[in-house]
Amino acid sequence: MNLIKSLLFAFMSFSAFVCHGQADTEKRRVLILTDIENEPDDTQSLVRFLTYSNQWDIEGLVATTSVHQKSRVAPEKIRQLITAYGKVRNNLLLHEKGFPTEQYLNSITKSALPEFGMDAIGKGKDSEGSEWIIKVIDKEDKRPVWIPVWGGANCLAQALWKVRMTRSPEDLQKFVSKIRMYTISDQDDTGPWIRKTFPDLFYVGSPGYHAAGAYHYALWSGISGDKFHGRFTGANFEIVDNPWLDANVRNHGPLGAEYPFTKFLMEGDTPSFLGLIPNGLNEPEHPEYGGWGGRYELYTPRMQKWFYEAETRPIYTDAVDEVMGVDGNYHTSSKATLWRWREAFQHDFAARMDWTIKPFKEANHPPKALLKHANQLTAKSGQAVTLNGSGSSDPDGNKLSFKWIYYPEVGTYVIKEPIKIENTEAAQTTFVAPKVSKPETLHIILAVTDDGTPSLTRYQRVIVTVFPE
Ligand SMILES: [Ca+2]
Ligand SMILES: [Ca+2]
Repeated sequence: MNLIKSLLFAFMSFSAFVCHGQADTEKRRVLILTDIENEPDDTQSLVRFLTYSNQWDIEGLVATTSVHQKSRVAPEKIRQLITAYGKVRNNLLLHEKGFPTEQYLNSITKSALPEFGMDAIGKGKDSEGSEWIIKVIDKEDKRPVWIPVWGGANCLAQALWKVRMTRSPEDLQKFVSKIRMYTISDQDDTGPWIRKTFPDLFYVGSPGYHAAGAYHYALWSGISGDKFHGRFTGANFEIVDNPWLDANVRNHGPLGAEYPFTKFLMEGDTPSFLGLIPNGLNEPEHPEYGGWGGRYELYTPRMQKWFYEAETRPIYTDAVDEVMGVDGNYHTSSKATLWRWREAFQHDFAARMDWTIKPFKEANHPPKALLKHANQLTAKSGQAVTLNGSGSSDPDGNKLSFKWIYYPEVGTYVIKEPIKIENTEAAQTTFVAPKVSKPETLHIILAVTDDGTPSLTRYQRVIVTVFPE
């Protein structure tokens, strides 16, 4: 390698580190906004969320309004679920450490104003929730704050409004730079205001409610689908349907008992935090990489029919993957970016529900996917690249199976010649770097699955930069 290339590598590694924002070993900070009680699905999402509560530093659970629930907030429902969680916390701790106490979760449960959308923005409209959001973001902590929005966004909008009115442009910019907003459509009219007023705010959003029928196209509905939203012939519907949820969730102790029967579709808001689970696949700072919560690319929304015509700033929104479905056919859609991982994230949830009631030996725990090389590799066109996941292990001593998945939609390489991985189901394998005329990146995912019940999967992502010969 010559000096210029070494410097280029050094620079690239440095930028990758800087862009990433935080190390993978650090917990992510998460603050939820939920219009809980508008329909059963936020309650479902919160049950799942609480079983992962040791994976993050949870900074707030804020009850909000939305287009579906305009003049009411329901913090009492959040507290009810925290009480149920408190009954199973000791059992969860048999399986993993770090589950927060019931007392702590209650202390960060807050309310927004019981008013709809922009009616709750402006002078005199501060609430316990909006003040809490400011406090959390202002904390002396370098890590950004992830804000999954399960209902309307007006509580966050009020926090932003106040900071904009009371601080210098530099301090406002600092405040905005710590926010990672992730909305499940526009569930009130403050989303468009936030996008327009804070053009630099990191914003991931799946289509909004205002466009007739948008739900039928939205990525997030790939979480489960139903007879109204389309069952997506390629996806396995059985594992998101009520009988499966009865057997794997609802009959599982005090927390499972809180999981309501699905009215429309299972957990429409869950995609907003599935991608925050540290599973080796998810890279939240890169929504375009794809993960359990789906894949999102930086688009100018007016190019998409479901956002307001006038909008010009880019946001991360629904991207499209081509995926082999359970029916043996290829499906090309944004929903497929989410349902392609459905079995893995449903099994993972089922295992965690087991953790709420079973001893360690009677439950399954995820394998550890490990690479015997760095996650970022370089190669020249024509060179053989070795991929090695043979250091992977399982805490239960389960047998592991391997799958190397080339993710063609991600990375800069546009396929001219197919990437042929020698043996996609071996722990160690190779592929030949394709011909390129300039440096190109390609993403290969290692999925390691155990043979426990339910089977669980963890990942590693290998990003290969290919240089011309
Ligand atoms: Ca909701
Ligand atoms: Ca296991």
